[in-house]
Amino acid sequence: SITACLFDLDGVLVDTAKYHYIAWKRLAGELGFDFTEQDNERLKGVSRMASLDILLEIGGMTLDEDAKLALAEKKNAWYVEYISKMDESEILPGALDFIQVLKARGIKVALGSASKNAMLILNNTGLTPYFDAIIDGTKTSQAKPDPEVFTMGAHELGVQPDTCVVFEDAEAGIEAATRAGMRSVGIGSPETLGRASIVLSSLEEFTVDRLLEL
Ligand code: B16
Ligand code: MG
Repeated sequence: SITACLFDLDGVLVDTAKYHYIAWKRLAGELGFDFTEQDNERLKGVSRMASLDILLEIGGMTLDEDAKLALAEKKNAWYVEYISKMDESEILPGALDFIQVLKARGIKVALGSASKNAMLILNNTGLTPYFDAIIDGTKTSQAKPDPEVFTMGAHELGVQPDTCVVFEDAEAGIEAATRAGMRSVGIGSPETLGRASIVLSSLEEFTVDRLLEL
C-alpha cells in the first residue's frame, strides 16, 4: 500500500527553472559569455554550487573557492529577488488539486527538494500548510542522486520507504528515489525519466486511483 507522496519542488510543483535561468544568464553575461536555455537544462535538480561549476565549464573559466562562493551568492541574491514576487498562480497545473485529494484520502505529503530557498517558494505560493514534512537543501548534506533527501522525508513522516512514491522531474531525482527503495513518478519526458515507475507530462493527468495501482 502507499502511505506517502514525496514531491520535488522545481519542475514538479512550480516552474522556478525559469528564474534560475534568468539569474544564471545574468551572471554569465557579467562574466562575458552566453548561457542558453539548453545549457540551463543541465542545471535542473543540481545543487547551487554544482550548477555554478557547470556554468563556469560552459564559459571555460576556472576560479578559486572564494571567488566561486561570491558568484553563487550574487546569483542567489538575484534569484531570491525574482522568486519573492511569486504567488499561488505559479503552482503548476494539477499539483494543488492532487495534493488536496491525497490529504483527504489520508496519504501523507512531504517535500524533497535540493533548494535552499524552498521555504520562501512554499510560503509565497501558499503551499506550506499542506506538507507533513519538509526536507530541503538546508537540511541535507548529499545531493541527488544520493537518496538522503527522500530517506529523511520517510523518516520524518514515520513511514517505510517501500510505501512511498516520489514525484520528480530530474533523472538524478528518479535515481535517488530508486536508491531510497521508493517508487517514482517522472514528470517530463520518457527519454530522460525512463527509469521511473511511470512518466507523465504533468500532474493534471494523474489521479489517486492510478497512484494506488503503481
Ligand atoms: P537553490 P529541486 C533544485 O530544486 C533546482 O532544480 C536546481 O536547478 C537548483 O540549482 C537547486 O534546487 C538548488 O537551488 O540555489 O535555491 O538552493 O528541483 O530539487 O526542487
Ligand atoms: Mg526538480
